[in-house]
Amino acid sequence: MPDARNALAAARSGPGGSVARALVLILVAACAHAGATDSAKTAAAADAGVAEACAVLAALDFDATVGARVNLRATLVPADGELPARCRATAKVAPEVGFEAWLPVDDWNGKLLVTGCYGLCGSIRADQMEDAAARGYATATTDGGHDQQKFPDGRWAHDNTALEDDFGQRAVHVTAVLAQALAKAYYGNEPAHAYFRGCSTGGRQALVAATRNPDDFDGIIAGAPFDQRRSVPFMIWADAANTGADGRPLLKRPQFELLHKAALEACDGDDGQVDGIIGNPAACSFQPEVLACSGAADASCLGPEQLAAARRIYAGPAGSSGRRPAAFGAAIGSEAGWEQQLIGRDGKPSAFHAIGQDWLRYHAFEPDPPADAGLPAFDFDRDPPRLAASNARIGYTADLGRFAARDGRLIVWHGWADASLQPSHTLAWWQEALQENGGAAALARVARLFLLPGVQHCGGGPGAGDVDYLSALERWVETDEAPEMLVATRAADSVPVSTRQRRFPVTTAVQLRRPLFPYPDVARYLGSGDPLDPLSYERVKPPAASPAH
Ligand SMILES: [Ca+2]
Repeated sequence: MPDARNALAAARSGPGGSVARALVLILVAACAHAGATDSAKTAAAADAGVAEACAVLAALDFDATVGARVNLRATLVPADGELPARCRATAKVAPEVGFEAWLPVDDWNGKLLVTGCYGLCGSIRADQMEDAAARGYATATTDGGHDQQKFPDGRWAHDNTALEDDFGQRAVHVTAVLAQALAKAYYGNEPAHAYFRGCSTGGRQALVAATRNPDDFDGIIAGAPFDQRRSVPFMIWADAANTGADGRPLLKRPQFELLHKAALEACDGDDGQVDGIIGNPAACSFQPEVLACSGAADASCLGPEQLAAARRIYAGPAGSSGRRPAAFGAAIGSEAGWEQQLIGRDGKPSAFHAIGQDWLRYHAFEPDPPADAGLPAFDFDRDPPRLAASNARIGYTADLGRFAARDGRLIVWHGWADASLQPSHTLAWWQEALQENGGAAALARVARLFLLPGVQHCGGGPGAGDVDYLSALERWVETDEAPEMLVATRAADSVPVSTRQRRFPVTTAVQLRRPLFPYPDVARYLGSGDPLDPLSYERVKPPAASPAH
């Protein structure tokens, strides 16, 4: 592979040998021949060399390296605020994987971060790379293999297994391979370390990389992963549970607020602080029956149908025998987020209904049902195993053996108040991982799970959700310092990572600061001391609790 970055170095310091280097030398020599004896002209020549070393990437052939046709453009982008001057490469990898990478011109930290996408992907989320670019990373991301602007929903995947494969695992894989090759061509060295970070669908991509393409990354951050085997049946189940015989929602905002208030009253103080946050919902024994109407139903209590709906949502899907095949339910304390998932706006179906419909029509089965069908009927006896079968294309396993064998490191995190993708599903996957990877001690050498009290989907909510996972992963991979405690903060400007990746350290006023310990351990306030000081908390190993209740 020609070395464009060395060409730049050669342009600055002397003769070189490669094709790309020769191109740049010709350019700089032309400048010098024109009489460039003063420093301004020398600088201009160097700037021209910088631009040329970037542009030359587009002339290189990456097809064999990636294993598919690569159509690449590269242009120099000047520094902008905290973002460094960078070589911006955009590409389409056949058939239609969208790709973007940023290679900092100066002060590269020698590492690569690839970032994931959200929902059904379909667009380049370059903003997800900005925090890492500001830290000197080379960064890359992908649209997941299709352009969402061409489709109003998930229809691109209808009977299209090639695009499902790209969305499932190949888009991130070719992004990793191409970004590595670009870094090698531009700087002359492959990155010393390659990392992946994603949440939601990006969390799924993270676990897919760890279990199916374990050679792509040295370290991986998986936030609130979408697990289609469990997430989709739960969404369909919860949507149906909250739909009355008249087709209208049984529980609405007043009932969600009642449930949330009662859950807090039951368990908020168990973590040593009455702060609107339940520290360990798995150990909370709240039962919605405390809200049962004693007389006529009114807004202060739940009638029998409403109680049954709440029970079903907390419990999760069950087959006709009552057996719960592949999923658990909503976390106690997540009720504040239920309205957004369970109540449609302006007469439209709920978010859960829409996602379930898209998934079952276009992704879950082969062949897919007719594209224009509504929400296909879902049989909670027969269909969960069928979803498990499609996992081979779109999902992940719990086998971290190959990732562990190449010394990979995985941080998994999930907000306890996530009403969209359930933390109980990540816990169910964690139980599988314990079984498949040799138990707790062996698993802890390759993966750690952190559950964030009061944190909603990918961040936000009353809990402390801003965590510098990337620094923790760097320490684990680069100096073998495993994360025994992470510090989570909430500031006035905290938002989910899907909205904006926080820059660390946090410089805005901190409202909450809490320690996080690897699952199953939890933090408990000591009863005195500054609540913003992580040392005011003790690490507690809770009694084993069943995620189902
Ligand atoms: Ca609390």
